[in-house]
Amino acid sequence: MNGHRAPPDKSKSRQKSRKKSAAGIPAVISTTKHAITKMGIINSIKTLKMVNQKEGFDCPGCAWPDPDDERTKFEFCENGAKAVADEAMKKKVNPKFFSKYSISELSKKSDYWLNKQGRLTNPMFKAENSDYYKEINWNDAFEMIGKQLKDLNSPNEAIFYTSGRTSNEAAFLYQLFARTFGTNNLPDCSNMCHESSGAGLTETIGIGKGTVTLDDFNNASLIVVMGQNPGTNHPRMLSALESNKKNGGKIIHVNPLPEAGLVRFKHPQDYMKLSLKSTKLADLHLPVKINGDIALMKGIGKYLLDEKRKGNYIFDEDFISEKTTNFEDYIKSLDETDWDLITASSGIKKDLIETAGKFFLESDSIIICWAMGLTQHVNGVDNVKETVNLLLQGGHIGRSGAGVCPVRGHSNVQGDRTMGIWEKPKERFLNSLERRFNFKPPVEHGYDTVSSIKAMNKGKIKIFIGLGGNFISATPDTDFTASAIRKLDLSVQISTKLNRSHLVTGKSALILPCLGRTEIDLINGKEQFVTVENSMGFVHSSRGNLKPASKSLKSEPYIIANIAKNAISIENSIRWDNLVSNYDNIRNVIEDCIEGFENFNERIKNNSGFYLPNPPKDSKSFSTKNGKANFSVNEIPDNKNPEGYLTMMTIRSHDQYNTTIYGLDDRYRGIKGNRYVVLMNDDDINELGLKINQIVRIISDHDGENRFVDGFKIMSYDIPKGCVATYFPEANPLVPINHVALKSNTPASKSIPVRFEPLT
Ligand SMILES: Nc1nc2c(c(=O)[nH]1)N[C@H]1C(S)=C(S)[C@@H](COP(=O)(O)OP(=O)(O)OC[C@H]3O[C@@H](n4cnc5c(=O)[nH]c(N)nc54)[C@H](O)[C@@H]3O)O[C@H]1N2
Ligand SMILES: Nc1nc2c(c(=O)[nH]1)N[C@H]1C(S)=C(S)[C@@H](COP(=O)(O)OP(=O)(O)OC[C@H]3O[C@@H](n4cnc5c(=O)[nH]c(N)nc54)[C@H](O)[C@@H]3O)O[C@H]1N2
Ligand SMILES: [Mo]
Repeated sequence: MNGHRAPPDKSKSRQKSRKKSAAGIPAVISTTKHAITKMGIINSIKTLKMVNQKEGFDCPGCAWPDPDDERTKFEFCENGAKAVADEAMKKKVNPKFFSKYSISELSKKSDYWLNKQGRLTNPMFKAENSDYYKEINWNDAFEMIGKQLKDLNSPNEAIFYTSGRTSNEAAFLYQLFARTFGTNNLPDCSNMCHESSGAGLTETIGIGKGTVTLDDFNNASLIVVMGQNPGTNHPRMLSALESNKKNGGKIIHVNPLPEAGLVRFKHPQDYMKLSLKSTKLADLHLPVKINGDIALMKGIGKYLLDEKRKGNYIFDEDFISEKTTNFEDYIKSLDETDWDLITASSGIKKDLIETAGKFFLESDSIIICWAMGLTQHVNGVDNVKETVNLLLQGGHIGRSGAGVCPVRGHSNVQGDRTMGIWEKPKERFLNSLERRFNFKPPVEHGYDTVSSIKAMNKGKIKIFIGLGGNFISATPDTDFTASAIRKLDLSVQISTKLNRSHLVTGKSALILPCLGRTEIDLINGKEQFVTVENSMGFVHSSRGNLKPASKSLKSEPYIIANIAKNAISIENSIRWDNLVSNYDNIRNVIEDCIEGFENFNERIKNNSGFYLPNPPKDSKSFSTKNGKANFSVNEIPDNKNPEGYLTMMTIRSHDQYNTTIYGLDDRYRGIKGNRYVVLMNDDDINELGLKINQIVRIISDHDGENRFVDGFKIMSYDIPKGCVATYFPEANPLVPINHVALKSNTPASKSIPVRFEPLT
């Protein structure tokens, strides 16, 4: 299929029984195996002991926070170690590699194979009509990009994508460059991730971020984990959940799948303890149907309302009357929603919903956490707003042990937004750039990820620059996106590892290899460090300690500054060279432009970091349009399937980091050696006349168009009837470009109606 769809690996697949607990000795073995094979023993020890330490580097694995005070020696998890080993691996993808393999040959390799080849070492250029990348020197690359950017008819013909590993310093420079160049075309991975959280929270509580800290996890009487698989994607969160349990808290897990980490958890990340004891985490698992969450939350709300009328419960009336609006409408909507709809849509029986309601009734401090299971739906924004309703009724915002917790993905995705990576910048932010740098930033909104793809496909975009990430594989509708990218004149990827976005390119293409988190960043003989913001609004430093994978690597800030210097002809007050000669200079201008960064350099060097202001948390104040926290009325979406269709969610395995495939197993789910699988309920397998292990075509019909993928194997799994799961990115060709969340435009990659045709 022209190389933009990942071909499968030739490997024997097996299905074993599901694991009931997460971490434990298998995690230690897996950590050691990945670390030593990729980094060697010495580098493994040297590297892993610096992960998430105050003097070390921020784990590139996820955005889960580190403890504010005491840290253990081993502040990482199995999957963090995999992410670190993957970056610090010894193998190299150098010019010799690129002379050996043509782009067409590389396109036939699987994602797993591509990633395994090692670190990119030199800048490479693919000329128009050539099937090979050839080495290019840095200055020529910068001049080429600069010239082509200058030649555009409008700055809006360029797109500047960001993936969430980028540091605050690089992100700030990148958006500053895009805006001095003249465009707000700054799509990012957040558009596919927590955009629905940002939209829903801004509308209801006036800030697009969570309102809890790690300490709140210790105090909460109830933690609800919805649409999230922390055992795989945020393993260190399990320690926080464990400590909550030790303090007497309760946990509810809302997920179509019984994800291992929430069932039982064996010993925290302190790998030296190797204790064999495991803790049961979730007190209650609600196996909700895909996209049945609004119904479930309304059910809990309705139960609380009934109990209130019986005199068994009280809403937080002072909080509601002083701080919120729309409560009556919310109550009315609960009265108008009948139980039949609630149970049909959620797939959860009334008595189980009441059990969950009882947990709410008995809890005086509640946290609701969520990730992609809530955001990647057509009604993703409403999902988030409904979690806010459930918290506001009991006053669970701005109280110790309570609040909203959208658990972020990439390790600095939240910081990138704070730094202005956004296609819809606020006027206030643009004004501060104007004041500080004396230029008129563009006010017209730019393209987000989905609208970028559409604009590229219409031929409106000539140049794409990706600061990290893997655009072709992460985005929906792979065939459509590939044809969009191929219309570009030039695509530029600033990357650490080889991926499919280096193979699906514009007419000409550049790979600019950069330093990773783990590496020493030396500028003018002086070691630099960068900063990041974690999922809980805490800003701290990150400093690599390894010798860079190649002498030719440059840092992201250096690369951006040099592109900017070559692309911007008008003289303005921005001295790019000076900014990157010492990153303190970048931090000084961040301080001048962004609230909450007062005395940035001083605070980052003298303390372990600092929290950014968070008005709902700090003072129960809400900077929404009306100054109040807003209850909302969210309709229960229709999640029934037409005859012959099931609803598909695309999820992550235990052996991947987004589009980076570390291995072919999904240990906790008992799947070995194959990513081309469909997890299906036994009743559906029978009713559709399919068989376990049968190979099928999966078809997604949308608005009269159909998309399909072949070669997927049916696996029997404990998943609600009507629902199936496949892995991202293999199933991305099935996600229609127009199947997006309302308001946030996030691809609805967790609820795609699909049908099946047997191929064997
Ligand atoms: N090791 C590792 N860590 C990662 C990543 C990785 O790929 N690998 N990715 C990072 C990134 S960028 C992100 S955004 C996060 C992602 O973290 P997660 O959101 O945990 O990742 P997904 O695998 O997409 O899992 C979604 C979960 O939601 C459930 N789900 C799907 N649909 C629904 C629904 O309708 N309702 C409910 N209640 N649940 C549903 C699925 O069963 C699954 O458990 O992880 C980050 N951390
Ligand atoms: N169907 C479906 N699609 C999805 C999702 C889903 O659940 N289902 N999830 C969505 C989500 S939540 C997200 S966040 C996106 C992820 O989208 P992206 O962020 O675009 O993708 P990644 O796979 O994280 O990017 C991996 C690449 O980043 C580069 N890289 C790694 N570290 C660095 C670094 O330090 N610097 C630089 N410059 N480059 C680096 C490497 O070359 C690597 O190959 O995918 C989205 N797509
Ligand atoms: Mo994400």
